[in-house]
Amino acid sequence: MMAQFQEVSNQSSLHPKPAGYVLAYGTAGFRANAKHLDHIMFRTGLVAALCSKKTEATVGVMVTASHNPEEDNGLKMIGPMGEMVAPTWEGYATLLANAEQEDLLTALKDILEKEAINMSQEASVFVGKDTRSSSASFSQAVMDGVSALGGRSKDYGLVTTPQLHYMVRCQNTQGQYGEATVEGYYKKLCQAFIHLTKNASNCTDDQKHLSVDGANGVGALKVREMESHLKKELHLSVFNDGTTGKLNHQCGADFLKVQQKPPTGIKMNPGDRCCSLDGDADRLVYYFTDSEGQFHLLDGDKIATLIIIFMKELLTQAGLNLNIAVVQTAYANGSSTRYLEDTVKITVKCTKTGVKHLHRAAQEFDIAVYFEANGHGTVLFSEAAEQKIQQLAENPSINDERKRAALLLQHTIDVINQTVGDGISDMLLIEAILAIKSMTIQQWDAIYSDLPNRQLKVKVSDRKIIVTTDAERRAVSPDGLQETIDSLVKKYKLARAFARPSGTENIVRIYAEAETQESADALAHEVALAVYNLAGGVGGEPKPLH
Ligand code: 16G
Ligand code: MG
Repeated sequence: MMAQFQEVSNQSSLHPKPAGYVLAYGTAGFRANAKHLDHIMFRTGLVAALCSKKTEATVGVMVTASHNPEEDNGLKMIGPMGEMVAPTWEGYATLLANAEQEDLLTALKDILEKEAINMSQEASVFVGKDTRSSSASFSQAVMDGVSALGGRSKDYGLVTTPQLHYMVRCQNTQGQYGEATVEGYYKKLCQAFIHLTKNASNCTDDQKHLSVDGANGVGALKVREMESHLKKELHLSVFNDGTTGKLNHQCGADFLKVQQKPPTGIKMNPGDRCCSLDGDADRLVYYFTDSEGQFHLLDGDKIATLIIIFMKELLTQAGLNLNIAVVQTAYANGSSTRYLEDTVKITVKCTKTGVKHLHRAAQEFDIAVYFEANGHGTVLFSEAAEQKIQQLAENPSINDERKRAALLLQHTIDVINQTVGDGISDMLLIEAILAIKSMTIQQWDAIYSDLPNRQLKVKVSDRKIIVTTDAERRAVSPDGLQETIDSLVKKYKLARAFARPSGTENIVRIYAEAETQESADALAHEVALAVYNLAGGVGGEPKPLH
């Protein structure tokens, strides 16, 4: 034990913490300008090794700052089932990240005691990285942390975030979920995709074509790598593949969602089906321009709607009675929620922003499609649901329609990455659904019309003054804010608005939607002013998000 602490101490001095620097493990891990992060990488390596010892399983650390600018970096920890790591471990990561150099060993020993960790237990950590220039030395720093505690790391090199989540799940389920290699990932997903599209009648080459904006990130490389496994069942044109453009700059899923316009660097003819990944490929949005040149964005809400309609039809055809739902956040467009509840007649659950909240809520159903409007999401199947589907598919005495539906459900399960939202896997699922349903992107877009909406951000001296409830849709503090928002919302038709403190930046975010864009803009501005006045706004008038 003493020797190990000595090793941590020696290694840690090679990754020194700038005195006084403080950073918390936020909604999606640590994220900041790369110049501040070396010590955090090393120390999270230590935390990951401890988490692995405690859970007696492989865990993961992904070095990425997703859709942030190239100059930033960060990391996300991955738990044994490929899910986001439990909150306790996020807390420990924050604790170690912020311990001053001389206090590191004490902080480490505290965790060991609290968790009663057996130090002779082996530790195994999977490590991956995105394409940022700082990511190579950072993933090395994570591995240094792991080895300082005697743990083993496996370096997957350049992978998407969801790919690393997938590897961890495969490893800990002894191959039941798939093979823990990038090749294994492509094989499983693409085979399922090919099986699914066999059920599509005569797709033309045009219908098989998709333009992909790779955000100049790792997703572009991985889509290219995957292409040969698709056996020409899908023709991909990859733009923003990182050869010339800058990561996430004027491209990628987040840029599109916020700016509501096409990325630079993509060739788009009217009606062409296009999609964008983000910098670590865990988000996906679709879009097209119509013959009048108008841009149409199909966001996470539209993706969730298409998937749940498909799943519901299959379950009906299969004669399976399962408890299904869609999980959304407060940002989901009101039209999508209304359509899902009133027309599709499906349970819709709303949770706080952040993937882990949606994921947890989705686990309460047999099948749940969860998506954030920003394009992060997936489908979860309970073990019982998977078993029922499998039993049905293997049942020799059912009719052809039920058999076909059961097999389609099985292949759908296999094309999905259930560990976390996965832009590439979601893309394959959407492409398969459109092909099977012989549906164009225009028809998909027309399922319901989005209510016009506007997002704004307001700088305040302390965003914690805003406290929310009801999945962030209502403010309980400061006094009078919710009453003010309520009276503002009443002025407009089909209106809704909320203010919530960001989990990733020191700001308050405002969302408003209404019948017209003018009303949504006006309402957002009025709510922003109310927040500015009641919650200690700083730095002049509230500004639009972009
Ligand atoms: C992070 C979250 C994303 C959420 C966003 C909200 C993960 C993997 N990512 O990017 O789900 O929508 O934060 O940011 O959980 P905000 O709190 O600043 O609005
Ligand atoms: Mg991302």
